[in-house]
Amino acid sequence: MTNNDAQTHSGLVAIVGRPNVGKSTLLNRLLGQKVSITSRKPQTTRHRILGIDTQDNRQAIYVDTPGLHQEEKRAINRYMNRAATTTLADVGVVLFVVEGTRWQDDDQHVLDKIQASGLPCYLVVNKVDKVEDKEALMLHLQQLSEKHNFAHIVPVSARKGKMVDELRELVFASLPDSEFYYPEDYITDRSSRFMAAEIIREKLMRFTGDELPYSTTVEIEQFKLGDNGVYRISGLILVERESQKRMVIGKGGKHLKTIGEQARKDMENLFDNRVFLELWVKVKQGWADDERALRSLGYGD
Ligand code: GDP
Ligand code: K
Ligand code: MG
Repeated sequence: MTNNDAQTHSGLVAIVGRPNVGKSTLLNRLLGQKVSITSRKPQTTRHRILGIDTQDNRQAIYVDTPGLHQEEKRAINRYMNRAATTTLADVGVVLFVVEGTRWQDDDQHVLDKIQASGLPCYLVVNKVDKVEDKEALMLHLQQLSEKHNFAHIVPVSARKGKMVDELRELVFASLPDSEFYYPEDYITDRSSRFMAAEIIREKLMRFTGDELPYSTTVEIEQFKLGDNGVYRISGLILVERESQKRMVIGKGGKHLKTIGEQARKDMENLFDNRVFLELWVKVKQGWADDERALRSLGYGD
């Protein structure tokens, strides 16, 4: 930044789309750092997470949201939908993420919500690395641009980092004149405690059977700097049933050990410090159905 270009630009950018299109992967790629957990499973992102991207006099504040989905029977699903829709109230631009050449009913459902908001919308067509027929892709993009009123259409591969820098520049160029909302060195608004819990949850999502995601959560019981300069972190994994507890622990504790090792590595990367991590597993019945239990676990905002 030079002295005659002291005007700063900043604003909120929502990343929305149906589950599993790669919203969190895209956010991490835009930031060049992992702040939002990802997995093959649809309900990975449960909270609204900010990713803060500052370069020179520009600060984009990305809001990663849980995927919008239609089933609202359980309290946790209602919570996640609220987190996704209330986001739209404050933002300046929406990145609407879809996947490859497939346009599904759920995509249309999300687009309807965006259009109702009246916000400028960039269509981000992710996972182009999986599309073999590039001509079909071009045709698909052409049709989308004729049918809808997107400010930009950007085909990307969040996984490979293709066209992500271009997207980042478009976002920077869209930011209104504004003071920075966060200090320049912030990458997220979330605490280290929260990030530690999310990292453990990511490993659980990635390494356990399909039954688990809905009914697992993580509480950080201890997070402190030891005399030896090592972070001492204790995580409590809450499951709904005894059988799930056995599943998480694995034979002779083998499974839990893998989860712990992988989580510790990610924490050391993110916190740039050595970590000593202890994990416990406890059964707490029905927490995902109960609004009050959810609030006590930090799902309140
Ligand atoms: P979200 O639910 O929309 O946040 O999706 P995630 O970011 O959790 O990603 C869902 C799955 O899609 C994960 O297995 C990612 O590795 C995968 N994925 C994300 N982006 C890409 C991409 O550009 N190409 C491919 N092939 N896979 C991707
Ligand atoms: K996911
Ligand atoms: Mg996500």
